[in-house]
Amino acid sequence: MTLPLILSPEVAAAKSEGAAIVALESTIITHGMPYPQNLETARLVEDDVRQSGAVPATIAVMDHAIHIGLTDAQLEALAQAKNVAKLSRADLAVCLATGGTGATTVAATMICAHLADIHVFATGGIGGVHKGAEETFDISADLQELSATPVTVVGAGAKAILDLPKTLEVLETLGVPVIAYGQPAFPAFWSRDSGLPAPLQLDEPAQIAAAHKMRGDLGLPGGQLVANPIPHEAEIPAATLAPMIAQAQAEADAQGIAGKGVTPFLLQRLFELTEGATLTANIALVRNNARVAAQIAQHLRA
Ligand code: PSU
Ligand code: MN
Repeated sequence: MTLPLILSPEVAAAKSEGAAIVALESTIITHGMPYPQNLETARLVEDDVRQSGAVPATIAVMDHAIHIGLTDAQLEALAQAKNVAKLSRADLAVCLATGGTGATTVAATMICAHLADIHVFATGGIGGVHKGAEETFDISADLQELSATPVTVVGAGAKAILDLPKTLEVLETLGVPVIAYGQPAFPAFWSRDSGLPAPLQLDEPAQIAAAHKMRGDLGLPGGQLVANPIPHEAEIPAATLAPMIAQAQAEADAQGIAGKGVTPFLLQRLFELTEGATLTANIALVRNNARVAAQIAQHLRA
């Protein structure tokens, strides 16, 4: 049996040279940002990885294959495509088997990166435990994936639209190392400080790579979450966002938004309520994560 993986020419060359590679997700392109900023950001993030000494591998599902690395034409088509499926662990195989087009979330990107033997992945922020989860049971499959699949994920913490204390509790229960990069506080996506201490702190990419290797050596399944705070100059204070998050969440509840629709709805409403400020911040933080991931990937090279 051969895996349904197609490597882009750039990623195939990187593999044969043993170069550092950073996986990138595609749900942020199709469901996380509007066109054309999604395409511009995807290109910028890929260039950030290259300029930081690694090769980017944006991952998506098309025509019965998992694409590890997209050509610029594929990236452009995906950024403009309508009705792209949002793929997590549950949907990946069905999408591949039926020949659909799918964007990979953090969970699905981790699975695909691992299949392609890529160990580091940069995103904006992971999914987590939603506010009101005690009623809705809405807990992102990203958390479970971090406990199962050996990929180090660099994100700006978890989105402030989530219940962050509960998200950290679930990560602890699942045995996922949550490592704040360069500060003691767990960051909250658009803001540097969630007001919660991170369980762990490391200040050097080499240490994060060594911890990743040690986890594997010990036979512990799963990856690591590196929580990299948004750059100072791009931050939106948590107090500014709090009432808008509450409004967006109330609208989602009133409209009965559920399941996969919740995160895209909240991101879109915050973009509107902040007149684009959350999108500007989101672009800055994902680029920052790409640069850190590239450094970690270089230390993980065999
Ligand atoms: N980070 C962003 N924008 C996004 C996402 C992450 O900056 O759109 C996506 C990721 O793909 C993540 C998903 O896995 O949101 C979480 O969705 P859910 O809450 O439905 O699990
Ligand atoms: Mn969910």
